[in-house]
Amino acid sequence: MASTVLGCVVSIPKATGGCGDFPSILPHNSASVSFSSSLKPQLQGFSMERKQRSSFVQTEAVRHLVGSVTKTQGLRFAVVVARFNEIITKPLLEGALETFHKYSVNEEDIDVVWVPGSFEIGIVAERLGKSGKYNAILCIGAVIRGDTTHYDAVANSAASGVLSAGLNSGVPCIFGVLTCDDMEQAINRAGGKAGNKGAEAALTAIEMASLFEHHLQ
Ligand code: INI
Repeated sequence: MASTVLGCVVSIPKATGGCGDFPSILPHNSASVSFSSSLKPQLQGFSMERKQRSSFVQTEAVRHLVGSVTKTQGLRFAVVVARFNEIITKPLLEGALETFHKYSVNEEDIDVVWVPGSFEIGIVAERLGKSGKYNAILCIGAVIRGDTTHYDAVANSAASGVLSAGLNSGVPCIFGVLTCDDMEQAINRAGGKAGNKGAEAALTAIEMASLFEHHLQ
């Protein structure tokens, strides 16, 4: 199938229809491609339209690489945990360890490293990533606005520190640092009403570790 728009020919293979193994990651109703208004000026004169609407953009030719949360044998993880707001970071860590256990990650393949606060997480994550010993580094902390006047500084440093650690080491570094307005919100996210974000982050770590180990070598 091909559609011609303002002199540009875009060829799109016919979709196979079934989404198979990737139901949660492929966008639904994504047959037509649209751009946000801020992007439109740069994209003037170029747009794509598919003749036939389809629920999926999966084709026979395109390979989809996705980390598996079941192939965890031999994957090694480090968890960097901030002691600051330990009342929150401990249950986050417990949630993470429970997830690792549930997904059959060997206890011997997990190292937990404690740091004073979320500000210190990045540098340690980077060192651990560069050590070559781990498939992913899970970073856990809790920055609570009510506690500090330098909330933004600590929260932003933690986020950019974890990002840099991943980019500089080439090992996935997962951001399991809560940034909350108050203690109540933090409690809700550390095993309360809103679930346990440490457990969720551990699952992200497993998926990313598997993606790198099994598909991106
Ligand atoms: N560290 C946190 O992990 N969470 C916080 O909410 C926090 N507050 O409120 O200040 C915090 N501060 C300590 C910071 O992470 C460093 O340990 C400290 O600044 C020394 O570098």
